[in-house]
Amino acid sequence: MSAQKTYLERSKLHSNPTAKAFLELMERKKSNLSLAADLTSKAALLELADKVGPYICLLKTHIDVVDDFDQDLVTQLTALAKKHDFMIFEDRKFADIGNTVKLQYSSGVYKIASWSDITNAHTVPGEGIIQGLREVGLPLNRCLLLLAEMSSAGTLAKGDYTNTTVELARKYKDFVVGFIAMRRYEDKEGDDFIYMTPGVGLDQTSDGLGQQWKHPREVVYERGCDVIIVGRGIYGKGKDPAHEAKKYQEAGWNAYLERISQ
Ligand code: 5BU
Repeated sequence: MSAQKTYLERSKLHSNPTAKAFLELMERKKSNLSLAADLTSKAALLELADKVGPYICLLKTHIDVVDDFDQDLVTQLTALAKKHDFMIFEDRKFADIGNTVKLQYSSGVYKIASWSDITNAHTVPGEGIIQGLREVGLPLNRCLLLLAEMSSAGTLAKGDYTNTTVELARKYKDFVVGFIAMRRYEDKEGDDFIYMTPGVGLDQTSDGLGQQWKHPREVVYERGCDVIIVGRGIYGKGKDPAHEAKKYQEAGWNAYLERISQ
């Protein structure tokens, strides 16, 4: 079972260079924490990324919510990724036909493929969305996560939809390296997917808008997921982001150590 292997052992099972490097990074930095940095100002986003950088393996962005986005933001984020040794994941949730997502991924204001190591997509349109993104991303050594499930109440991503999404991932393993998921799925021969889970919090359980927060130990140890994605639990009102990030890093890493020692 891949859940019992270390991140480092699993890095050797991947052909995608970014997935490989990401798993190595997690082990080196002793972090399975991703910061969901949903801030709307460039300066605030950069300040937060710099403060929390030492504790995370992955910075998750929603680049289209930044009011004063410019190319320099990307340059500076990339520099911070280098300084603190983390990767970048634009949570774009592509959802269109192959030809359109190719354009959305490569072009426009954000040119996501040029700077984001990892991005993600819904499987609603069918296989073509993966083929389109792969044409752009693979030559740049990028990788993709599929949204197999979501953290929000009443999500329609479940049952057959989730199962078919997993089958699609198996078909495009060179580019699809994992899932946004709420639990680890049963492995088939040769599987090693990276499971990233949003909706993680140490104290609150809900935000009144459908988000459902689970404890890091439940996510990593009980549900077998690999990366905890935390936003407001770290930068929420009145919080000290570096202090909170350290707590989440420890909670996530201890749950991982507990899991692999089983
Ligand atoms: P929060 O502040 O920890 O609730 O932020 C969660 C982040 O994860 C936020 O950026 C969401 O867009 C993102 N997210 C999510 O919450 N649930 C999902 O199923 C997916 C992404 Br996919």
